[in-house]
Amino acid sequence: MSHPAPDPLRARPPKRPTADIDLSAIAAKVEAGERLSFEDGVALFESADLLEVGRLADLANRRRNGRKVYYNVNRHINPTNVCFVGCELCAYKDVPNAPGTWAYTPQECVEIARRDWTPDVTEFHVVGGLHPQWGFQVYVDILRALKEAFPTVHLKAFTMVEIDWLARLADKTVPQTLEILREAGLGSCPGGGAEIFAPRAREIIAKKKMTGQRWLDVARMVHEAGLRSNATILYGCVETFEERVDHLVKLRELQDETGGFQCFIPLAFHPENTAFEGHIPQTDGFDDLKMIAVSRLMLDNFDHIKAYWVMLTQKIAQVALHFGANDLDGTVVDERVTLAAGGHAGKGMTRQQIESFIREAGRIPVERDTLYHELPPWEERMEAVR
Ligand code: V47
Repeated sequence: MSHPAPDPLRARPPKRPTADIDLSAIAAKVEAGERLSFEDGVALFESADLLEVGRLADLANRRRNGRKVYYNVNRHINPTNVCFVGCELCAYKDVPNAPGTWAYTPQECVEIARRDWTPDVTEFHVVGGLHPQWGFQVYVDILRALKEAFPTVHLKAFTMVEIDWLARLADKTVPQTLEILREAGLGSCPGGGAEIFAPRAREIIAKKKMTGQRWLDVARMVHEAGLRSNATILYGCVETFEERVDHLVKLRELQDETGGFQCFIPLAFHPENTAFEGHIPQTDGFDDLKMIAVSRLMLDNFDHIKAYWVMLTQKIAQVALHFGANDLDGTVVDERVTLAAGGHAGKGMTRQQIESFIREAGRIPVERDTLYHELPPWEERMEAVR
């Protein structure tokens, strides 16, 4: 997609350097299990004392999750990378049939799922663009075809952006649309598309996308329909510390209302092939660990914070297990959103790699399903099938 070059001065307010800040009052609150305020969140981002912020986040995480770190055996399926919305932050393309684009039929999605198939896969993570030529039925048929071919695999599919668009395509309400999708096999929803809720930053990185308020409203309807979903933030682009904290507080408020979020995933911005390439560098390790830690501390009503190794790199994701993260997503296999935007973390990890990576960090690997039920060891499950 050809993006007009953004004005970097308008896009990114000068980054405030971190400073020596007295965190003792915040530490006392964390130790007492008290909720942190907006101002506390900003102070944590402003603090140069990464290790103290990490210590507090580790305390909050271990109180909730002990030494367990969750992962699952999953596969990402991106039915299309054509998306007419054309968000500045994204490396997807907005013109159908342009070089480098794909748009798979439901049957092709099944064939992709069969590639690299192993019987221990428990989840397909299905997200894609809003293809201007696809009707509602294409999305329903993708779910149905996958469910028919793999009845035991959980379908975590479609972000709030896609759900909202599908309702418009179907000319139905969001609850009615969710009922149809659920009947076709939808099991839960991933957390993408949230980006950053604050209107100033959202206008720069995703001008034509649904508003932050609409993302939250659709998530509320998903939860009211009895489905669980995840939440994300896209950080390291043009947002201020205050805008990050605003995002976290809004999610915390909605979680107080519905309890429907399962986990929170900070997504590190990747600038390659986006409107910001050459203007905004990739996030650094300090910011990545700080984002994980502050998320753990502010989101006191979320059970899980995911260190998504595909975007963080495996090395930072492993260290993040001591900065408040207790989940690593999964084996992933074929991720394309980050790959398109210059991610080089690798295409997939095996169960053995993930487990030894967690053990090396002094934590206990636990395989889960999408809804965070702990699974018995794989060998036992295989025995039961035989
Ligand atoms: O929706 C797009 C974001 C999301 C870029 O729910 C970008 O379990 C960084 O949501 N740089 C897709 N981020 C990934 C996602 C996700 C991943 C893993 C687990 C789960 C879950 C969700 O990535 C998109 C968008 O918000 N994104 N472009 C970019 N250039």
